[in-house]
Amino acid sequence: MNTPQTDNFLHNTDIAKDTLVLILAGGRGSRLHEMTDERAKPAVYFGGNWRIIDFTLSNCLNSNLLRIGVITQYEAHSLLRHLQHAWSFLPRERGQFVDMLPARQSVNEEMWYRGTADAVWQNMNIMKNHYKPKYVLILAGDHIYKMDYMNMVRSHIQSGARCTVGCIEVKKEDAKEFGIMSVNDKWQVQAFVEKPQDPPTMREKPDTSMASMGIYVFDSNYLYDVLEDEIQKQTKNLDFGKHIMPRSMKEGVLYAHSFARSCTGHNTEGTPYWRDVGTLDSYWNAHMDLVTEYPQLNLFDKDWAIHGLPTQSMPTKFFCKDNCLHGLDNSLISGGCLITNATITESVLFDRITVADHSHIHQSVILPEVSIGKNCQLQNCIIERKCVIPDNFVVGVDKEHDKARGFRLSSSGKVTLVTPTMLTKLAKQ
Ligand code: ADQ
Ligand code: ADP
Repeated sequence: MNTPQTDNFLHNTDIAKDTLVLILAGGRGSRLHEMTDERAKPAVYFGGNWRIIDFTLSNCLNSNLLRIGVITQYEAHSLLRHLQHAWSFLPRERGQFVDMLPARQSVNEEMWYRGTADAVWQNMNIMKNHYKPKYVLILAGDHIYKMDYMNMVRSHIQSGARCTVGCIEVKKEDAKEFGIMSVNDKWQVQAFVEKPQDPPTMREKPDTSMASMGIYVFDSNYLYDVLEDEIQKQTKNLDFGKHIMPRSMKEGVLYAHSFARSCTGHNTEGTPYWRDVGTLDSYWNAHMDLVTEYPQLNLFDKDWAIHGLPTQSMPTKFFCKDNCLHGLDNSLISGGCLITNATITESVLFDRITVADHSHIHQSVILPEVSIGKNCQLQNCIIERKCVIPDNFVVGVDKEHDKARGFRLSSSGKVTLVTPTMLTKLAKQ
């Protein structure tokens, strides 16, 4: 155990200098199907203006933790381009940066990152010799939430832990997807089990489990020692959830930090907003949340702004011909769109979308540079980037028909995904 430190020793600027943030951004995100065929999940578009990773990076920016390495692997091209365009503005001369840490090319492909902890281990020499941090904050690049990480690092230092894991309450029925833990009254972790079949629940709340958010603060020396040791033992994968958390828990040096103490956006019931948008249903649902009157996630919060690619597109134009037939209701419309006589309700439109006469879009998410023809009807859909929807096209209304035409249905069967490849195949039939 470390000696807990009192507040007198903890200035935010010192914590910022002493902390290296590593964002794990290499996961496949396979439950998003074709949306992650050519881009890693953190690079998937979200909210009309952003990529998923912009939420984690903006949390870093707003928390003043700006020594950041992004660990990439799977289909990193789109992600790297985005990081270059949107996140290369930090002043390196002031010790702030977003560095890219791709899977090392020096080893063969089988030796590329094998698990989350292995990905960090492969960057250990760079950390030791170049960044030399006192604390390492490890984050995932694929969740939507607002959180003050400075609070979490501060609570790590104050508790005297060697590792601190971010935690959130989840319903028991969802808990199989997560690392689940129990804590004592000092928030010291007493038990940790990764993705259990029968998840243990909280003593005072039998329908709720305490889940790991997959984010961790480590004392750097402890992290190096544990990784060096564990890498000898594990022959295949080395994961934080499967291997490192249970070990630190047994050593008595693992503490939990509750998200409720550091989240900066509350939903209407006052519970913290944290979403894994890793399936087509959850991705679509999170967008539908955004077009309600009082969204749980406030994108207009000036005190916790979400930074993304500064767009240089034209303004959006709505154009009515004849008797104005179009209507616009509860929707988010990004820049550079050209919308003529169309009806758009409860939908999110990214940038540079054209919608022609008498088309109707309802409860849909339309990614950038989509072109929608005349008299189309789109409902409960996700339309991938650069789709060209021909005139008179109807999709999302009859799900069986969608499936028969080669579109992808979400597992609930409620949402239809349309990609340019699917449209091309259909046109050839
Ligand atoms: P999972 O959600 O299963 O569990 P995992 O697939 O291990 O998380 O990925 C975590 C993060 O690392 C993601 O951002 C992913 O993109 C990235 N990643 C995965 N493999 C990578 C690799 N080889 N290289 C680089 N980045 C990689 C974890 C924890 C659980 C916790 C949940 C919370 O193990 O305990 O409950 O996160 O979502
Ligand atoms: P972006 O083009 O902004 O990266 P996407 O995430 O839609 O947006 O890109 C998906 C994939 O398409 C990229 O990872 C890349 O492989 C390919 N791609 C897109 N634009 C280009 C380009 N200008 N040059 C080469 N490949 C591209």
